[in-house]
Amino acid sequence: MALKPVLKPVLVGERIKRREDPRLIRGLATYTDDLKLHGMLHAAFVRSDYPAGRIVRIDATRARERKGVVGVFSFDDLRGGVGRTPCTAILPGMNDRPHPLLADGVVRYVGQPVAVVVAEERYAARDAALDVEVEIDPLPAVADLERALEDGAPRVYDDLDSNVCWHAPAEPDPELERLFQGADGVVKLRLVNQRVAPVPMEGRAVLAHWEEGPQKLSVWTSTQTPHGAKQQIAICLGLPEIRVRVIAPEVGGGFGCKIPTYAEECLLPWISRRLRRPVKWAETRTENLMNTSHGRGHVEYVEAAYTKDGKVLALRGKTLADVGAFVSMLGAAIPTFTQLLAPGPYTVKAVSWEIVDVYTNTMATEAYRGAGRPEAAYIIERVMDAVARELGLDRVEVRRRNLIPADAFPYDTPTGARYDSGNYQATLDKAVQRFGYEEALAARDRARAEGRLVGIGVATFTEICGLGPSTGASALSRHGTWESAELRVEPTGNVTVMTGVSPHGQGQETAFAQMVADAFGIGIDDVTVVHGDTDVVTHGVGTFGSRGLVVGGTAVHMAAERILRKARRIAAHLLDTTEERVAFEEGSFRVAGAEREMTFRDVAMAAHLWNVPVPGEEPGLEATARFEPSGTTFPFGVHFCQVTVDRDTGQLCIDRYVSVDDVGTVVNPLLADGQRLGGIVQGLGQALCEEVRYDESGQLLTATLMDYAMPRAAMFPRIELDSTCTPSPLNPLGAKGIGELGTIGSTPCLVGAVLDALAPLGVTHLDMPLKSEKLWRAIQLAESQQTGEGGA
Ligand code: MCN
Repeated sequence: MALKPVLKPVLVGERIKRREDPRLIRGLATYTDDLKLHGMLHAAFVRSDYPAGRIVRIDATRARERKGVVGVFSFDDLRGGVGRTPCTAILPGMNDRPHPLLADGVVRYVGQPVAVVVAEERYAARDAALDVEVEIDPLPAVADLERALEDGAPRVYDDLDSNVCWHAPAEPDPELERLFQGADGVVKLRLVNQRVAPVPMEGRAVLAHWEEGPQKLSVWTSTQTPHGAKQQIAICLGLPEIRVRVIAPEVGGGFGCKIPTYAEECLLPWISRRLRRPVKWAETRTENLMNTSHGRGHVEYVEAAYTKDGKVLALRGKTLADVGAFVSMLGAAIPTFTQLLAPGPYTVKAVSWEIVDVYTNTMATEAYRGAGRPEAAYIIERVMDAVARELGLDRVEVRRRNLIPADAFPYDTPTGARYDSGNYQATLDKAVQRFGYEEALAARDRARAEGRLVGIGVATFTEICGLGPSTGASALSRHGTWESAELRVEPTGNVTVMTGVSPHGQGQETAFAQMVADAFGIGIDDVTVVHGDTDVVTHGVGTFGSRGLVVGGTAVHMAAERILRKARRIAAHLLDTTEERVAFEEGSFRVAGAEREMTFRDVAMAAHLWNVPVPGEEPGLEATARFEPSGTTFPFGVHFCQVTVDRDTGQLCIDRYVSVDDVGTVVNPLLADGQRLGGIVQGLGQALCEEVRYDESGQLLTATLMDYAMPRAAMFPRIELDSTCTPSPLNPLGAKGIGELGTIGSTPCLVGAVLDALAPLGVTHLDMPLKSEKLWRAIQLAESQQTGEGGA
């Protein structure tokens, strides 16, 4: 008799409220900056005001004289004692320039840490930091990506003969050339995917405590990857990894920017060891905007060859990616995802892509929700819209003609991806119907006839998540891509789940509890989920790339299956029967054809008491598992929106937004919806208003939230969500990731809608962000050209 499947849909699939929320809403959660240790000191950083320059002098005399100041350190104090700022994506042939923890005589961006002041009180440290005199001899700087590639541009590293950090030329492809030559038309676009700031609600914060007695370093840090941080801090400080414990307490969002291990996370442990006292630092919002990694920062050139019936045959593209003044943990590798996903959900036959990672005098860029895939979706969706426009075809129809058919999965793309499963047409059909596409077009045309600027946008997209296997991913990032889980059953049948993922808003404390409660037929309150402490969860990889459920959840599932198998063997012995005759149903092990049964709790107690030993078994009930994915999953979706642009002011209003997504099996639709909404508005934020701006000289203009425009709830209509379900064959849950999905489709969807609104004026191109002023200028210019008058 077969063991019943672990996942019985009792709790899985239910909209269970997040168990995390009560403590968050009631202010009972503990973030790194809430922690206080006896004898704790506070650190404050002295940062470069200059985008480029040589440090002539650092004078900390006045700072040291201040009351409560315990120490001031600069690179000279660190020299020889620490390694570089951690970076794992050192790509073959990359012009890698190690980035020091504190500036080593040269500064390369505004906000770079130059010195650190340590004092008894936080404000004493901050005041004293202002007293450190740093004399810098300024050098010419370059902040613009394309300008950095021009001959004669200032060089970020003067020992390099250009600002090229890494160059991956396009492979010659005779098939691609043939397709271009035989095409009926070619569209060419230059697209800017502007630099944005992740802006998590909680900034970065670190508390380091070196204990001289046990020779143990404990680091509490707001990170997405505690195990990676443990390893990187150990390497940087030359400590045995077993002497380091990293704890991610409550983490208030990350969006990718808390994947890297930063200079501060290595420096504070160094200070704590040196001073033999705990030391804490929490960044200000300005530090966050200045010196926590940014996202995107691409300029793309793309040419697409198409036939007269709207089939896109081939793509020739080039990504110029701004890595900033140094390569962050994974920063240099992000554009490889843009290349991989360039064909999107379409049957493009050939793709050639060139990548140039470029150094500029700006903060480093890193993964930011979607990391390379929103860029890819933006490119191919703009291509689809442009082809439709050139041919006078409907934009949905052009997409439909290009979508990969449902019977073609698994589907190998010309860029080397293998899409696991999909039914793009079904999702498109559902979205068309849910949005009421035909009616919306008719309403738009009526509005146009009245002189109003109304537009419809559509995006059909796919993305990659749940990365694996490790062989492929390690080449890019030196990270394994497996994930771990350990399940411990208590004598009373309560279960502790220790997961290697490190959720920071996603809700796995709820989702994993649902899965485990279902697996053992116990209540959700009988399960607790622990994460983020490397001494408790001994091995793990972390939360990024929407892998938490697909990879981490599968590890939980595997460990649960192992426990169930052992529990059945124990039950069979105690029920005096054979394993094959025992079925597990509704939380009980039942003997076929007999009245005898034991609950999961009975077995748990027996496994611990062990007063009836089971031959061949050890006492106790626990299991560990590591899931190594054999491939990546590719969720997908279709977004529609309708916008109205005010002709007189350029004010943009999103009238409707509909999203139909497919992430295979969903464990908790409430969590999934939250993730989709968050992703959608984050993508819309980029399309509407967000932009990190440096001026020509490299000064940061968006260092406060007065200058950096975050989207607000009032900017959005009620977003309508729907879904289809095409399970993934790559994991036993049938699940695909959802954490980033919204950001992939929403940006091109909104830009497409705005361009559609302005189409009657002849506007065919705008770059993000679509602020009112930009729209107003475009309208003024277009109208003046139509009437032959001068523009704004
Ligand atoms: N889920 C589900 N069924 C699925 C897929 C997911 O029920 N088929 C649930 C999961 O159980 C989990 C949530 O949805 O509760 C997201 O899971 P998953 O897609 O696995 O994503 P991760 O947990 O790996 O989260 C990472 C992803 C990324 S890469 C970014 S960036 C991001 C995001 O999640 N940053 C976030 N969502 C965020 N949400 C918050 N609140 N804060 C961030 O910083």
